[in-house]
Amino acid sequence: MKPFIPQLVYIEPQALEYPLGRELKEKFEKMNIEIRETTSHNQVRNIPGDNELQKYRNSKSTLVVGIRRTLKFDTSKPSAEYAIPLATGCMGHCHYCYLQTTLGSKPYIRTYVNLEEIFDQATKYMEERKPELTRFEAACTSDIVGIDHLTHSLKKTIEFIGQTEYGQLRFVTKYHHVDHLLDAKHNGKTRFRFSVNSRYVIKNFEPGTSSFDDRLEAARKVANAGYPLGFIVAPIYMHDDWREGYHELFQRLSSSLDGINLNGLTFELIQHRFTKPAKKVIEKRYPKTKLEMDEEKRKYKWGRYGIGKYVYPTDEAKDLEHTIREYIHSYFPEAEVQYFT
Ligand code: 0TT
Ligand code: SF4
Repeated sequence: MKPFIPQLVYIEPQALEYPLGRELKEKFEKMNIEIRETTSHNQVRNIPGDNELQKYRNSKSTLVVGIRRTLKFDTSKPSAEYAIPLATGCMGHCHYCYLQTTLGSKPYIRTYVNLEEIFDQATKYMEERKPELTRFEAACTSDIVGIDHLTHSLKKTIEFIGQTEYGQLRFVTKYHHVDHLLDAKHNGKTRFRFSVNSRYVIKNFEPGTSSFDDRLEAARKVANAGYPLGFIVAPIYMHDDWREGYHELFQRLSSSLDGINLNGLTFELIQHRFTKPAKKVIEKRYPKTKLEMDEEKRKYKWGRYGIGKYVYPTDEAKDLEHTIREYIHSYFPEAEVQYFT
């Protein structure tokens, strides 16, 4: 997997009022990438493509350089108190990805250049909560690591949080392009997590992302750079032979991390879920997917915004949770499982 390079870049004129906006413009000009001006991201209309599917695919390699206007941060339970908005969208093609519905008709990638304003807002939230710590999740609406080699806005955020007394940062990724983050002054306040899964899930549902081995090599680098390390196992999915599949995952994880300092290692466990609208979108965009989304086999769980999701029935969910907790306990007895959801 090569580092992401956009095919097409849109720049909002206001973005050029910020140093990062100007820097990115220059950078993409030098890279000979087509740049278009747009008054606001809502005007990003003419994404090339003869049909919806092509437009969708092209959107995923389009980058919009803009400013974040809403500075109210979303909450981000269970992983953090707040979602810190640095970017939205992702170049990956994971079939189950919730961004397909949460980003609606705007699946292109947007990066925000008004970092100072975003950091000021984060400071306000930390002030309100102190002396309690405030955790910020940077990977709610994108795979931020996967685009950061272009923007370095995550790197700046890591260093910003590193200087705070009451802040913590976390994000999760399926990409291995971490080299520029290794010398960031994180001060131990950023938890760097990698998304991992069984061979079956990665092979069938995660096109356009880094391989398991590449993710693990990146995890070793990050741990050696002193970052607190974590893994998110998501989505946990009941494929044929899932017990063996997930057992093998932990075997491979533990042999790959042999000799690495795993003090403070964490795991987060998220079972597969889908909403009715998501199912429709997924069937259109990935018509050959093997992803099972049969409402009859699931339990309906009421959710935020009145739109419920389908999760595994209670007994199956318990089986998943216990089985995986058991594997973690036997391969990583010191690790903390932060939640199963
Ligand atoms: O598969 C998606 C599910 O995973 C969502 O229910 C959120 C959850 N999730 C994702 C999680 O439990 N832990 C994480 O670290 C996430 C990667 C980040 C996250 C996203 C979160 O912790 N809490 C959230 O509320 N989200 C938001 O969920 C972002 C997006 O707007 C929304 C999608 O349901
Ligand atoms: Fe979605 Fe993450 Fe896959 Fe990107 S890498 S498509 S954000 S699940």
